[in-house]
Amino acid sequence: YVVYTDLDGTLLDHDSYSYQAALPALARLVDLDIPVVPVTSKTRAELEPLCTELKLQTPFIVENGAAVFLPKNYAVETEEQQSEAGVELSSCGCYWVKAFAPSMPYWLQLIEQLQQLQPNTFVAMHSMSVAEMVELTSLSTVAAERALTREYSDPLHWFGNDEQLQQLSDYCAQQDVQVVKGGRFVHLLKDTDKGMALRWLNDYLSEFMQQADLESIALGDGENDLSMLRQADIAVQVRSPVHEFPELEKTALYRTERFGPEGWAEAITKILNSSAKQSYS
Ligand code: 2M8
Ligand code: MG
Ligand code: MG
Repeated sequence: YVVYTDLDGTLLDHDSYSYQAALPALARLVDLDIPVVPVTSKTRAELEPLCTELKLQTPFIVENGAAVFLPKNYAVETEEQQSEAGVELSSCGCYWVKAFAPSMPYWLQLIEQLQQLQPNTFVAMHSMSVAEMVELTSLSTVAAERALTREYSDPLHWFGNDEQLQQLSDYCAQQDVQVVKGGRFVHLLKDTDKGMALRWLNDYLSEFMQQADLESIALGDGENDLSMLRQADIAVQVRSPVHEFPELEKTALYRTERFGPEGWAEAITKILNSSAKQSYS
């Protein structure tokens, strides 16, 4: 198995951002050498300290599938090995990076167009102060600064109505931009989504770990998680305290009873117990 997990509202509590309730299940995965890969709307600046705290030395996927970060000591080390595996990665400090999404200049010009199309319906993150971000998210000041350190996306704080959001979506669709809801913000995606990035990384890991059929488990709570839940062998929808389960047609689908990290632990425990039973029967 490889576990691909959303963070906010899934591994982390929607309100407190705590992962406490998931720790025993996470420890079980670590014991079994099952990699846990965060797949999130968050930025690299947010992921680095979190991975250190959770002792995750695994790859992670930032800004809704925008880029995959592979620690150099985890993945293949040399460019020769990479070209043998048929991939091209760029080097960035202690990571190899595979980027799919356009970078900030693209988003800034698109958002300018959107402002003209729909004035007074949203505020984009690039124009928010740290204090405003803290107010909207209840993140700490340091965490809010990290969330504002965006490399590939500019989430919108949306306050227009549904009809206006549909108009925005239609306009974006003409430019091949997808509009999806996260827990608090509206996200704009181009040339990627969480599902695409999961597919790429799972293929890469299958090659690298020399395991042909690496089974994937994906966990998420939001609309922005549906693409990765569709890609995964086993999909888990974690219950949210702020919205219903987003619609998903899938056979191997488990919906948790509990919210956030408690639901995360509930699902992982259930999956591990049932696969242990299978291998002994
Ligand atoms: C944003 O992401 C969440 C994901 O569900 C949202 O849309 O509500 C991102 O900007 C992320 O970087 C940030 O940490 C989070 C804070 O709530 O909001
Ligand atoms: Mg979420
Ligand atoms: Mg998310």
